[in-house]
Amino acid sequence: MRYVIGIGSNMGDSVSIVRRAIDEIKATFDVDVDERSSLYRTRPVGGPEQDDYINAVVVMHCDRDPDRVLAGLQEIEHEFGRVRDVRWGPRTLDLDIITVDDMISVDPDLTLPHPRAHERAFVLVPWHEIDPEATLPQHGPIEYLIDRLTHDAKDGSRIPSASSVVVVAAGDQAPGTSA
Ligand code: A4P
Ligand code: MG
Repeated sequence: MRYVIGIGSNMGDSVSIVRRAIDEIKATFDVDVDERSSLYRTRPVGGPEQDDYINAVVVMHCDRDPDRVLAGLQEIEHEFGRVRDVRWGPRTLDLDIITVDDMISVDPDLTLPHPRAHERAFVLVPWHEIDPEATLPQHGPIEYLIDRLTHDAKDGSRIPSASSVVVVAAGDQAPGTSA
């Protein structure tokens, strides 16, 4: 199965945390990450006032079932000291499953595709970098979704949601790691 995974952090040394999280994903699932986006600095969406996030998206192929992959991702979050308290609040590491192939699930424990991915530039823009042809099941081509995010539906003027996603490490390669 092909997994698209969203990574976010806005507490601690987020650039380093996101890089190390990618290494942990590879080690935990014993896979090579097929594609990894640059790291993006993004404005927080929702929740209380909080620092900017570092976001990235990776794609991996893995035979494990989605619920086992989710459990593995939650263990990695835990290793990085994630404490769940405030919804949409600051976190050292957040790992979300964006899509698994074309699967659709309404299970609240694992909703597929991720229920908010279609409206989030911090997911769509990094994903588009590594997979410009990608389609989000039930929502359509991500290229179209990004375009829609940058235009106000009423008057066509640009809103800053997608443009506020700024590359902080293009073609990111942490020392000693490979893509
Ligand atoms: N869950 C259901 N579906 C999924 C899925 N596809 N992937 C369940 C991962 N988890 C899924 O998640 C709560 C529950 O969602 C889990 O128990 C899981 O079984 P959580 O990670 O514990 O809590 P959360 O992340 O605080 O809530 P939520 O609703 O997942 O938040 P989001 O939607 O992930 O948003 N702004 C910027 N710029 N960048 C960010 O990365 N992230 C968030 C978090 C808010 N604002 C942000 C960012
Ligand atoms: Mg989450």
